[in-house]
Amino acid sequence: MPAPFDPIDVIGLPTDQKRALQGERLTALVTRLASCGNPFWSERLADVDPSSINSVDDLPLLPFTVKQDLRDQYPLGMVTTPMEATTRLHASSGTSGKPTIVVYTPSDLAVWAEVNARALALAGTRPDDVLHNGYGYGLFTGGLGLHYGGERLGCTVVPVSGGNTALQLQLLEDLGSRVLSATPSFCLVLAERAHAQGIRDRLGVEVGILGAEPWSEGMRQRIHEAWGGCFTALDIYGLSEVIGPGVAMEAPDDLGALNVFDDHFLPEIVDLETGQPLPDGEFGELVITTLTKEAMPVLRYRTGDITRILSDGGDTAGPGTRNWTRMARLTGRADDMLIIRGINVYPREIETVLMDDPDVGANYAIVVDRRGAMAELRVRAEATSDATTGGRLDVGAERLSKVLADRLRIRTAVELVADGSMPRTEVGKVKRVFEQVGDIDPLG
Ligand code: DLL
Repeated sequence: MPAPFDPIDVIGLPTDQKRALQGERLTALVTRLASCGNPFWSERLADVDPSSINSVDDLPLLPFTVKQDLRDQYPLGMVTTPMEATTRLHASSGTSGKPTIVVYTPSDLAVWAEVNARALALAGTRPDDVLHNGYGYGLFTGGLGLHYGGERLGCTVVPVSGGNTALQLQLLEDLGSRVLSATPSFCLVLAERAHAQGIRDRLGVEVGILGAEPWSEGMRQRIHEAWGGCFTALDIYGLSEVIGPGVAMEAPDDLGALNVFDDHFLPEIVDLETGQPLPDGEFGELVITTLTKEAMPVLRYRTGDITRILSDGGDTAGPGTRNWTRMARLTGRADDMLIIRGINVYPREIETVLMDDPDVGANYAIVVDRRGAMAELRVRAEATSDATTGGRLDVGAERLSKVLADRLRIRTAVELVADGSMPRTEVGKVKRVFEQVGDIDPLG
């Protein structure tokens, strides 16, 4: 008999023990960064006395790290261990210019596998499951992050990556995978295609580990329906600068809350403009300190992601039998915010309005038209098949444009198009927001 895998801790330490551990880890991290000889950290911590950092309450005494730091230190300036101690590199594709590189030691990879195993276990994945991993393999952290998490848990991982939908459906059917990890948009593509081919009922997929893209509660409902009403879509959060996927995970008995694995990733919420820490419950920018990373730790990394800390589950009943810091699912990214004729709006709010309408399917695109003096907003959304065959496209478009005007106070030209007529994203992250600056319509 092979040896059983070590158990995965999905509960976490009681609050006081956890705080003590976090404090110890933070002190050790700051002491190491200040003395490891890395020029970036020597300079960044020049004004910090490591002996003054004794607990998580001292976090505000530490400087932030921002995305620009990683860009400025490209490629390896933020690596704090000798190269012979590092064994893996990933990168996130920058929207402009150079990618951001992240590097791991074997211990970093072990932590990463552990937190992804926790995420999978929280979702109800078991060692006897076949995990169909549809996240992209390669420089992107999604594929290998969930892959090693699945193996750590004892699953049989199918490293199928993104794309090649026909093969994916065949494998899903033949292997009977119960758990699917993928972006929410690709999860929908698989469901739609399975339905169109008449094989959806033959697939055994029950749980989705979905992340890497923003997705709303309405989208959760669409995904649930697309799989025929017996599918639990759960949110997984992470970012490469911190480790990749596995920073936080939603559990099926506590929907809407992401459990942050705060023995490794210490979360704070700060005011977007002032950077001042905000009390629990208030929306702001998520800031994360990596407590255990060796090769490329970050101190108070400004993620750009907007959320809030939810009230503590405590050490008692219900979802509170778990001790992780709970945060709300993400509202959007600070840099995703659109300013349309003076009004601030996040694409996620537009998605919420669209998904509230029963005639809208799951695909849409937003165009910010910047040709005139003032930006204008245009939305193209796919109708459901019912609304398409029922000829409700024009009336639906008119209704949606009224709701957007009422709820978001933004005049929007809405176009409702036939079911199946918009392109699908089978590889990588879906792009929902486009800019128009010249005569070429970005939606074709
Ligand atoms: O997207 C890591 C990942 C892979 C997470 C697979 C979950 C599953 P990056 O490419 O560095 O890493 O992108 C990180 O994506 O700062 C968020 O803005 C966004 N993001 C990630 N997960 C979610 C989520 C991976 N669950 C950036 N909801 C982050 C909303 C998400 N946005």
